[in-house]
Amino acid sequence: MEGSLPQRAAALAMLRQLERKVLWLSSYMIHHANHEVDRGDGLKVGGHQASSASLVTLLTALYFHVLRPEDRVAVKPHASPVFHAIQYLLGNQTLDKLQNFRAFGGAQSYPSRTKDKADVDFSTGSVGLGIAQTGFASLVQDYVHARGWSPNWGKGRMIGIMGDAEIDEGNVHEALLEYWKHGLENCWWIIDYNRQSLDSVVSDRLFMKMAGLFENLGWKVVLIKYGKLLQRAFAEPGGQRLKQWIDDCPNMLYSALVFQGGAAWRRQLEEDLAIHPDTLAIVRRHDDAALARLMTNLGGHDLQAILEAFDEAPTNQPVCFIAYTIKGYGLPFQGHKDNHSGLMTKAQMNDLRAREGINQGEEWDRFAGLDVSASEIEAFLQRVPFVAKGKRRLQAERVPVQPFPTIDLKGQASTQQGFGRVLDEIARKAGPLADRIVTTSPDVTVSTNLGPWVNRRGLFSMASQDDLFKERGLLSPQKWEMGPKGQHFELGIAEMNLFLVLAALGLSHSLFGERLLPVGTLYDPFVCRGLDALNHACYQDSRFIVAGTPSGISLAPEGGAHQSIGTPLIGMAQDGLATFEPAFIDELAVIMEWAFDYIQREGAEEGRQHWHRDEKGGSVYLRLSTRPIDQPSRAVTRELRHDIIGGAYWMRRPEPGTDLAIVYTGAVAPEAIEAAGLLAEDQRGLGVLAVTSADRLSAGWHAAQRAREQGEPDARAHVEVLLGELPRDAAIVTVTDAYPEALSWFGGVRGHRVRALGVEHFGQSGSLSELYGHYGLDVNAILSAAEGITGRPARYRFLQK
Ligand SMILES: Cc1ncc(C[n+]2csc(CCOP(=O)(O)OP(=O)(O)O)c2C)c(N)n1
Ligand SMILES: [Mg+2]
Repeated sequence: MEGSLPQRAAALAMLRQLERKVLWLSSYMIHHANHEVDRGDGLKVGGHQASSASLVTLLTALYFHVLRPEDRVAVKPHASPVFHAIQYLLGNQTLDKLQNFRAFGGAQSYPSRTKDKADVDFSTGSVGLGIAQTGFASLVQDYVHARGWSPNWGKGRMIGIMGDAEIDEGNVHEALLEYWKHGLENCWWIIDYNRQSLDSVVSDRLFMKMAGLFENLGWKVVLIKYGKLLQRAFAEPGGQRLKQWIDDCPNMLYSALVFQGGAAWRRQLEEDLAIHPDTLAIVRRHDDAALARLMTNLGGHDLQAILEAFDEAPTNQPVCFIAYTIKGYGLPFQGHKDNHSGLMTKAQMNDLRAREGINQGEEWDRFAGLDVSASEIEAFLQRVPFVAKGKRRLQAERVPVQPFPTIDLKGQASTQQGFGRVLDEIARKAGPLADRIVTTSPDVTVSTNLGPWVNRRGLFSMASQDDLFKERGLLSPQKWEMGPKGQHFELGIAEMNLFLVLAALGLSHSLFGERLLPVGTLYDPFVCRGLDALNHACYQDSRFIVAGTPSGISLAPEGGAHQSIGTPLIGMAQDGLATFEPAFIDELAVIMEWAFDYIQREGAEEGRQHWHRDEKGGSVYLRLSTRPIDQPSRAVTRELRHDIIGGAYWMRRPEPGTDLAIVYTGAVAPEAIEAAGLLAEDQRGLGVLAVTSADRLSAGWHAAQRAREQGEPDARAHVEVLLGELPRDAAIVTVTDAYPEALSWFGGVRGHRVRALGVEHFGQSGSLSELYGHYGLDVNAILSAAEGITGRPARYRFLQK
């Protein structure tokens, strides 16, 4: 702590008062939600009282003393009540939200950037993700500052506060490796080492493994193990044996004694230390209450020990604080191994009320029961550095997106190639859009066609490194120059990290006041590997474009392990993510141009006009393919552009008397078009609908239905208008290189009969035609489906190979 001795003592005294207040408010908030509010459904809403209490002291120290406005924090999900109580004391949270903790519209169970109005920097909830995002945010901060941006917002510490069981999440380890590769510096992780998880007490001495792990990867490890009471006791004659006893005490026994209290401590220590009179003398100098206080005086509950540790932390490397705590500290179920979901009874709450000097009716009072005057505390709170700059959620100008040049890829080409070409063109043209794009990929940069972009824009690294191959004149299409001005984050294979990096990049405007336009690529099946991190990124409203490529069975000889089948359904179901699967490069270019704008939008709530979050914006997922197909030669009119973004257009308009339409998306376009050509010989006016985004179509359809139900009878979705052109008794054959249900819902829109073709089984290798034949996506399969559903014999069936 800074300042003169009396100043420090005064500050410490004030923090002690606030610590008590935070414990009370967080406990009462949970109690109120469970006992005082009748929600009519008989359910207790919980609140993780024990898990939350672990962190009262640490969060008090951080928010009221240590943090600066530029620091960004991921708070352990179950410390949400403590976090909200602190924000309430700081004036960042309303009473109404506290009173509605865990209720609809109230303070969230786990701190949420999007749902909480308080100052949440990173959402948490799915353990392991919030914490891992802090390191990547620190790298993004380095990136922003390396370009000389963010002049008015200095570098802060990216801080993660995590439960000790979070270390079991594999993504935490993946992140640690990646940080090491990128030279992470500005990051603190504070482990709430309460040695308990949800089900039980965690393994003894886990901290040694943790410490080794962090040290190996370049972190400074700081143990905050003992509080000042214990430190003083250890300095007394016989004190070292007491320390030894605590160090040797199994977690399970320690936890049980914490729960049982003073008399149990005494019995145990008298027995174990019977032959060490000097140590026993220490024990005997304490009454039961004082003995319990002494034996539970772990570092994580001692303000002075915590502040010392924070003060002394190095600034040139990441720091991991292992803070020893007791789950439920200060509450009646402290230490009990089953306390994770424990709730205090009314009687226990009344005891706490009496202990804290809170009168009836003063429960929500910010200062009731404290030993200092309200004006003194208020004055202290006004000076808290964390709130010195007011609002910490920053904003950045939008980067204008000029119309893209036409991509001239003659003959056959794949959407993946087109994607690479579009980015290459942007890089070549240069300008603000190119300067704000940041790309990233988990070891598939080249094989997803980001190579040309990287050649032009370089890899990001705080240290410069030339391309040795290039220097030596060795031929390679890849020119991989690294340096602080590079615009590509090259990652190891872990897809979780890809989405965590995208999440961090995509919040740069809010965290650092500088707009970035992140573009990530990965093999489409591995979207599932990073899925929870993708969801977490969307949940935080982070903004990015991600391309999954190659996708489906169209990657043919690569085999089953690389075939994605369900990803279009993921794309449809994921809130905050607009999913596209174009077939042609001119469509893709339109989508990408639109996407760079869409990811920057921050408009108000959706309304009638905004069924696709078009005002609000979101992230974009492109499901692409390596299958080269013939490219159409056509003008992309305003109308076509509108339809591509809307999700579909009639490639062949149905005529009034037709009994069939083929609806396709993505790489199977040639089969759909060829089958339609053959069928058209017998069936005039058959329609072919090119779907570029089943996701946007279905979202629009749901929204239009809702709008009609809510009194807007003329509301029509794009898909309704399109299918309105097809006679009601006509049939539809849908074709997609994915699970058939990605398109089969078309039948529900206007009641058309549907035969949905797609991929239902895994895993053959083979040529594309073999696989399309095997899985039933080829022309023949479409002809058979048409015959089956219309009952009209298909002339060319089986003539196809
Ligand atoms: C990914 C994920 N899996 C499971 C859970 C359910 N869960 C919530 S808390 C918890 C245990 C947390 O233990 P720890 O991190 O030690 O926190 P403590 O409650 O002890 O502070 C689990 C398994 C979750 N929130 N996220
Ligand atoms: Mg724990």
